[in-house]
Amino acid sequence: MKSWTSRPVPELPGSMPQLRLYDTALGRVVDVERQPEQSMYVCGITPYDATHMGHAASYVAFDLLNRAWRDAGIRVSYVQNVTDIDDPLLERATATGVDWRDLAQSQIDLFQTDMDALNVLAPNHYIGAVEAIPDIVPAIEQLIADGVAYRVAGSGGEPDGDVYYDVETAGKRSDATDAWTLGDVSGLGEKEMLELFAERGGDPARAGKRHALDPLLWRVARDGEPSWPGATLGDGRPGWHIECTVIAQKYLPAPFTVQGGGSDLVFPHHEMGAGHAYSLSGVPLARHYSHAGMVGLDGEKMSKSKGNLVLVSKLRAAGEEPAAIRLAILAHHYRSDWSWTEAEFAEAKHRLSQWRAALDHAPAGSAAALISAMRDELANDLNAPGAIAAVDSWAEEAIRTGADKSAQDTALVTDAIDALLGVEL
Ligand code: 5CA
Ligand code: ZN
Repeated sequence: MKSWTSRPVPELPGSMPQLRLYDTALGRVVDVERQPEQSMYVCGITPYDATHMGHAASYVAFDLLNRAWRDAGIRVSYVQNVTDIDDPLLERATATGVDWRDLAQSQIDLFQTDMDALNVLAPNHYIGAVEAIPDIVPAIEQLIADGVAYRVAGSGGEPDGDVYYDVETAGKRSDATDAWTLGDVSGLGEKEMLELFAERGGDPARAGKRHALDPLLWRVARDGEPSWPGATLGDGRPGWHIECTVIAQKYLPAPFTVQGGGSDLVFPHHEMGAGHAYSLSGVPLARHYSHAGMVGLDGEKMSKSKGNLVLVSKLRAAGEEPAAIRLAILAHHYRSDWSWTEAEFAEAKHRLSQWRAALDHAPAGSAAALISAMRDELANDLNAPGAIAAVDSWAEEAIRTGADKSAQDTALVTDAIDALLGVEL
């Protein structure tokens, strides 16, 4: 699938120090091993509704990582999926009387326009679940052949042949230290897992499964549902976790550096993906798992059912500047849970105008220290609020001195704010 197009990233003198990042699986901040090329997979949208601030914040978070690596002179190989076939998409299409393909396409287009507006660098590969089916089918066949996946007999109106991943058998497969067992990524106990599994697309009560937490790999065709050829699996469509696993394994090295997404993906999605990948390849999927916090509205979880979504496209249509939206997102550390409020958005708009005003008085020789401070903050687990505070101090000082602007420093500061924070002044 075609991605959007990135705007060029300005080059800055010097480079980002050693990057440290919080690793969900390890539960602490780690040094990200330096390599000439880094790789990341960030879970993409399920395109049944427009991009809300929570989605946007998760992509802006990993865009900071992408920019930090680039600033360190590292090439970045970046893959993102789009879950263009899944139950919620089909349900929404049926409810609204729209063809599911048209619904998906319209929301993918809107998402890409939002990402472009927010200056989020595009992935190198943007891959739909549907286009990955020819790669997913043989992977599931392999899991069955290896004894870590099984077919479930039909009952209670369900047809024969849905395929599930056997979490217990898979977890016992190897005694290698980097082998996967259930809980390795999320660190959760079984009770918490069962609750989250039911909430987040799993079917713990499905009759015939070996373990309540076994996730779906292949759903055989049902009347009225789209399906694709599945070779020995029979016609059907893929489960969710195997989709991301197979796409990541096809387009990225094994293991790749960072698996990213919002914190609602820790379990079951990234947990199960880690298992699938290990069962398929014998090496971990990713070196690090990284998760962005959840965004709400005025203290409540942002959700479709509550109808309290803040849509990037709506704000843009109302004439709001994307750079201000991005700055409002970046005012929160990517790992914290936070709420969108009008008051904080107003603050971000004010900040943007202060920064612009300060550029007219950029003191000669002031840029180098600012860039170095911004880099130190960002290298420390992508501390954007710290980097913003550094720019605020610089801006206050510039305005206070009222200096004649140094053209060179104006250009450097403008470039640094764009290259490191993705905010275009
Ligand atoms: N297609 C799957 C991933 S493979 C999916 O979760 N799609 S999504 O459209 O529901 O979410 C896209 C991304 O936005 C995910 O990383 C998800 O964790 C993140 N996200 C969803 N809601 C929020 C929220 N309220 N706050 C922060 N991030 C969110
Ligand atoms: Zn995913």
